Amino acid sequence: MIGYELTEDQAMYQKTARDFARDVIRPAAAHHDETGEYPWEILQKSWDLGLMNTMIPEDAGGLGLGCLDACIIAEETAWGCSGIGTAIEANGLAQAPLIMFGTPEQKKKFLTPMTEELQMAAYCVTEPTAGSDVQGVKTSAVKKGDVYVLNGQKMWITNASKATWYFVLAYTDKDKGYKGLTGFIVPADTPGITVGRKEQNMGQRASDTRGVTFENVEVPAANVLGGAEGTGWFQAMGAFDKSRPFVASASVGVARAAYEHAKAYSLERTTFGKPIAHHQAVSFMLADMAMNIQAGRHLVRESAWRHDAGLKNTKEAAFAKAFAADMCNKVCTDAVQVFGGYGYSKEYPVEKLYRDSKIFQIYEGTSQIQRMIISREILKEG
Ligand code: CO8
Ligand code: FAD
Repeated sequence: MIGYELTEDQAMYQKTARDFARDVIRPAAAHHDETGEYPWEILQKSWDLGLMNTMIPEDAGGLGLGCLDACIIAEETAWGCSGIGTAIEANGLAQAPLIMFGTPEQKKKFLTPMTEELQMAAYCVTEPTAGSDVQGVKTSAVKKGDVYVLNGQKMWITNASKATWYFVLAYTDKDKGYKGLTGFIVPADTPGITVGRKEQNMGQRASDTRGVTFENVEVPAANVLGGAEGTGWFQAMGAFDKSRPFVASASVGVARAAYEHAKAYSLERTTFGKPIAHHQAVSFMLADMAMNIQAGRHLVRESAWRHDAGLKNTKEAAFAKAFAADMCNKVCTDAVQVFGGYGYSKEYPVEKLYRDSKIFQIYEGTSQIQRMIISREILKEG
């Protein structure tokens, strides 16, 4: 990005993703929402177009795009359907610790194959009793010779049953607190791994969410991410600095979709002799939507730009994630309001967007946790 303009390349990614979202994702969105069927065909087309795995570095065979580039694409795919968008973006989250902290051999072994064929990966941190409180995870890894033996249970894992490998956070030394956490890359077909049933979620139903259980799972020591025990916490947290901007950008995409539907409907629907868009109470809702979507997009782009520039962006990523998630929920609620009774019906598109929006305030760190991160960061600033 130069100033506020997208570069030529970014404008091209945006157009490719926008056309794909309009022509391929959107027409299939209702079907995947109703059935919960995993969108393999769409993922394959997205992979063929180069819209997936965009941040895999060039030396591992990838496009080596930046976080801002990924955000531009994520807004478009989520505009098409955020359930399908989440299935796509979850690869970016799982890859983030590897891209940022993996050894060259690990990148070649696990990232390069994802540039050669469609493969999914998953980020396994959350557990049944520890979501916001990541230090509360119980999964353990005990070294025995050349392998680590993993035991524990992960919960709410996106792409769990579709993944070829998992990033798994486990304690190698519980007494050391977060400095005793280690990141592992675990092939999904390793004996001892059991994937649970698909969760029947309220929204983003195309995405695959499941528990994953590790029972005496033997992982080679070579799969310790970055090659060093005790660095898992920084890998898991560092990944969020990369992923929260593009998850926030997906919220902007959903909000934009809801706003566009609401605006179009408000110009068609008449009450009291004029289109409802010309009642100030409705037009001000639209004005707030447009203003807050733009504000969210700017927060996204600044946080991603900082990440790409090698600047610390923990606070800015939390700004973007909290603001865009809350904004998306408000925009989708208001879009239902603009549609009146029709907004409450599955026959009209805003009902799905309303359901899809809720998860943005929960996954990738809840809106409360983002505020906790922001407050800590600003108080550190003195
Ligand atoms: N980078 C570097 N260091 C960090 C970072 C960071 N980002 N964050 C914290 N640290 C450091 C702190 O500075 C601190 O250092 P020190 O001890 O020197 O002061 C140390 O780590 C410990 O940090 P805290 O004291 O802040 O630790 P707490 O345990 O109190 O709290 C958090 C930490 C921030 C609350 C953490 O637990 C957290 O982020 N929780 C939210 C969990 C979360 O976001 N989960 C998301 C799971 S993934 C997901 O939902 C995927 C969604 C589906 C995919 C969608 C498409 C991509
Ligand atoms: P809890 O941590 O139990 O929180 C419950 C409530 O308490 C929340 O409102 C929270 O904000 C609030 N709260 C907690 N602590 C505080 C505090 N200190 N101050 C104020 N309020 C607080 N995880 C993964 O690792 N990988 C994935 O791929 C993944 N995908 C997901 C997909 C879906 C569809 C869902 C639903 C979840 C996914 N998650 C994933 C897990 C997700 O990140 C967690 O659900 C989320 O971080 C919240 O954790 P929790 O559900 O345990 O809630």
